[in-house]
Amino acid sequence: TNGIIRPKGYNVSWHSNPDIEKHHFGHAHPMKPWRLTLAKGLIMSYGMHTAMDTYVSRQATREELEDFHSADYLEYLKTAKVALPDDDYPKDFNLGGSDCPIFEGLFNYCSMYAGASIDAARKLCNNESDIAINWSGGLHHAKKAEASGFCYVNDIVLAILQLLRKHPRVLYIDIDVHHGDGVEEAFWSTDRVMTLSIHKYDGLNFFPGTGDLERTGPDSEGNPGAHHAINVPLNDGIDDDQYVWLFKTLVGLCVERFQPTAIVLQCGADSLAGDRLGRFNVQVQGHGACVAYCKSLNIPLLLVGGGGYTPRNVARAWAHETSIAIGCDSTLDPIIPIHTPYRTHFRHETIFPTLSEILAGENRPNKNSEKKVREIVASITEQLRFVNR
Ligand code: TV7
Ligand code: CA
Ligand code: ZN
Repeated sequence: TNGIIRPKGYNVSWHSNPDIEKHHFGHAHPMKPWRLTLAKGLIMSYGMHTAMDTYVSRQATREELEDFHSADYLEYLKTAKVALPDDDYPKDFNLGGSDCPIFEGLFNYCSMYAGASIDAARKLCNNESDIAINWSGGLHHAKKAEASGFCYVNDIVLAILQLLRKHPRVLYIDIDVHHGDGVEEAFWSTDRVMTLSIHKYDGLNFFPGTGDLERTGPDSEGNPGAHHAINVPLNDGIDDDQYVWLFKTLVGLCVERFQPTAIVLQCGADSLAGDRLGRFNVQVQGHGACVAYCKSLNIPLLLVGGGGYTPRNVARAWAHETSIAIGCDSTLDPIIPIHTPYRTHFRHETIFPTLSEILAGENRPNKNSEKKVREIVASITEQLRFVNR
């Protein structure tokens, strides 16, 4: 279909499981696992699955989850009961509030998306894949013993721990509109992982409230993790031109200085224009250009999902990015195939709707000046001078 041809010379692995997609966070909750069903429908209607090694992901074992998470947190996560709305159920480990509700099958959901990221990382470690994809992962806020911001188990940390068994240095890049605080914190004190998160930051309300430019790593002298955390705080409305320029400039500098042997890219789609929770004006093209740039570095690459709260745009972005991974993006017909399941969900029948179609007249001015963007690059350039590999 659509002339999709398996790439010669390199392998892409795709890790997914329909079991993950059927979980519900609750009626009004913005996180909708069925967006993965929508994305998968689009990917498969283009025939992209024929060009990848596809794997049905499995649950991570308790032992694998304990590589990062505490045993008592995991035990609670497994046994926590769904509470009635008016129950004053204990909110231990930040579980059971409105952001991180306890829902039916919660532990199954968490161990499944974690299992997929761990398997994907192992494919990269044993050189069976050059690019490994888990769109159900990317849950960057989860802590060792705490749920946070729709995230319960930190599959990214678990995947990076796998990569570190083989790889001396891992670069983690996070284009979700929120700060990748959980991953940053987990590797705060090591010089083997560099974290780079681009996000909306207002020093006040926007979740999780951390990620200013000065947050660069532990400040105590002689701590190996110093300078290895990179934060790019942005204002509302950043557009493709600025975003992609910033991304390429900063990732280019990090790669040059840190020389990672593996890259993990969290592709949170809430940085897209028109996202229900996001504030940026990034388009599917710009979001995809970040993936294309990482691919062009020819370093083993793990792609994970993350946020994304306007499901049709999440599906567009991750289908487009799957095509970039395979290398068929330039020949892909942007008109969504007629036999795509749930095709009626896509109000504009192209992978690349225009900004005015996405925003439907709702104006979001770009509050990021050229000067501010250049100051960010100058500051991070200076920071990287302290990174010795
Ligand atoms: C990776 N924003 C996760 C991003 C996590 C963001 C938040 C909501 C939200 C939750 C709901 C809901 C919502 C319309 C939006 C301080 C609060 C304010 C809950 C209402 N509608 C990722 C987490 C963030 C839950 N949390 O990076 C049920 O928005 O700002 C907050 C915290 C307290 C809790 N309230 C929001 O993208 C996957 N939550 C509707 C129903
Ligand atoms: Ca981010
Ligand atoms: Zn997010």
